[in-house]
Amino acid sequence: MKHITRRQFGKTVAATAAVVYAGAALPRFALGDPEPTTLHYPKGFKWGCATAAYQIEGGARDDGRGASNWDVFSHTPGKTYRGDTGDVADDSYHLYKEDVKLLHNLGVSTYRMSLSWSRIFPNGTGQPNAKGMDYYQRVVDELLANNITPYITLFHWDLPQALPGGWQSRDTAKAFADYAAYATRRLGDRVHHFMTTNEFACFTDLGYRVGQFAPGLKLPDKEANQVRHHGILAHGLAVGAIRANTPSGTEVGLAENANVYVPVIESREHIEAARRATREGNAPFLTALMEGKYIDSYLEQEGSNAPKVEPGDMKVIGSALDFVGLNIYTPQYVRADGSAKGWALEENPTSYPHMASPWLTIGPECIYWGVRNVTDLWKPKGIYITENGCSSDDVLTPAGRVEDTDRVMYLRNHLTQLHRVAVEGYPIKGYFLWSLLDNFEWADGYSKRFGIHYVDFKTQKRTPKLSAEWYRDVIATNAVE
Ligand code: PNW
Repeated sequence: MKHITRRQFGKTVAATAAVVYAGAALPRFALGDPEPTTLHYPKGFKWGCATAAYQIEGGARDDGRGASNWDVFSHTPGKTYRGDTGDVADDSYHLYKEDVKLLHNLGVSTYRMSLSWSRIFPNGTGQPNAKGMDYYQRVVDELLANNITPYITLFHWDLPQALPGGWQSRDTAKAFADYAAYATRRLGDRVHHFMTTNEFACFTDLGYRVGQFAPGLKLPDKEANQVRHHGILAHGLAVGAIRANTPSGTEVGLAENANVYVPVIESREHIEAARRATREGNAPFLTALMEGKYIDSYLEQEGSNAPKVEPGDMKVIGSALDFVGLNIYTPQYVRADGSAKGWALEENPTSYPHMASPWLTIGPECIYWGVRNVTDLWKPKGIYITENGCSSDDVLTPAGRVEDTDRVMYLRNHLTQLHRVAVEGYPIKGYFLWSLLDNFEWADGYSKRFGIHYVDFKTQKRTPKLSAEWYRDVIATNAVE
C-alpha cells in the first residue's frame, strides 16, 4: 500500500468494489440459509447521531441562558405548528446523561451536538455565563467517559436575541468569531472536531428572505444577499478564531446542506450537468467557501443586488478546512440541455414519493452524488455526512414498540449509496444520523418526528424504535445487511 498513488488506490478500491458487487450475484452461502448480504464499510468508519441545542435541550431560562431568536420566534403566535416552542423540548439540559446512555447503547463512536450561543454569552457578546459553559463541559465529559467522540457545531440557528440586527449586521459575524474563540478555547483540550455553522440557506434565506424561520423577515433581495454574506463571513472568521485558540490537530469544518444534484440518467453528459449544477447552484454558500470567491454566474444573476464585499472578506471566507460536512436528505434531478448554461432542473411529478415531511422526497442516490460532486469539484480533505434521516408518522404501540419500517427503508437505501461512494475511494469518513431523538422540528414544532428514539413529550420517556435496533446492528458489524 505504501508505494501506491492515490489514483491507483482509488482504482484498486473500485476494482474490489466491482468484485463485491459482482460477487453479490453468487451467493456465498448455501441457498436457503438465512444469511444476510453484507456491505462492509471501510475500517475505522465513524458512525454517529446528530442533534442541535435548541431542538433538544429545553431549559430555556435555566442558569442564566439568554433569549435566542428562536425563543422569540416560537413564542410569536402563528409562527410554529400549534405554537410549539423549544422551552422544554427533550429536556436534554437535565436528561443529558440518559441521552448519552442511549448513544452508548447504540454503540456509536461519535456524536454531533451544538452549543447554544446564548447559554454561553446571554447577550451575544461581553460577559460569558460560566454556568452555560459548565453545562457543555459536563456533557462532553459524559461523552468521553463513554468513549464517544464529540463533534461540536457552534451555531445551529439559535442566535442571541440581544445582537442588534441579527445577521443583517456585519458585527454579528465578528461577535460569532469572538464566541467561537471563547468556546473552543474552553473545550479544545477535550474536543478536537468543530463545525462553525449549520446550513447557511436555512438561517439566512429561510429566516430573512422567506420568513419561515426565525426571525421571520421577508427582506428584499439585496438585503437578503447581504445576510448570506454575513453568514459565510462569520464562518470564515470563526475558522481563524478556532485555529488560534485550539491545539494543532484540531479539525475544523462546517455542516452544510448543499443542494445535491443527481443526474437524471447516469450518463456522461448528465453527470457533467450535475457537476456544473453543483458549482452554480451552491454559489452563494459552499462554492464561495471552496473557491474563496463569488463565481461570475452568481454575480451576473444578482446584478445590482450582489452582496457588498469588503477587502479581505473572500480570503477569510475561503479559509482552508479540514473537512466538509454535508447534510443530505433529498435529491434534485438535473439533465444536460442545449443551453449555454448546460444544465436544467427536472421537476418531480406529483406522484414522486416523500417521507412524512412533504419536502423530504426520497432519492437515496443523493448521498452518492452529494459526496461525489463535491469531491470531484473541490477535493476536500475529508467529507462527513453530518445529517441524514427522515420523518415518519411514528406510533407507539401499547406494547411499547415503534415499528418505523419506512425509516429503516429510507436509511438502508441511503447507507447502501454511502457504501457505494466509500468503496469507490471518495474520502467519506463518517455518518451522523439525524436524529438521536424526536425533537423540536423548528416551524413544524413537535408534529414531525425524526428520531430513532421515540420521545413522549409529556413524560420525557425515550423508547428505541425499530430503526434504533437496526442502526445498532449497522454499527456493530460496520456493515449494512
Ligand atoms: C435540517 N429543506 O434542516 C436541520 O439541520 C435540522 O435542524 C433539522 O431538524 C433537519 O434538517 C430536519 O429538517 C432542514 O427544506 C430543514 O430541504 C429544511 C430542509 C432541509 C433541512
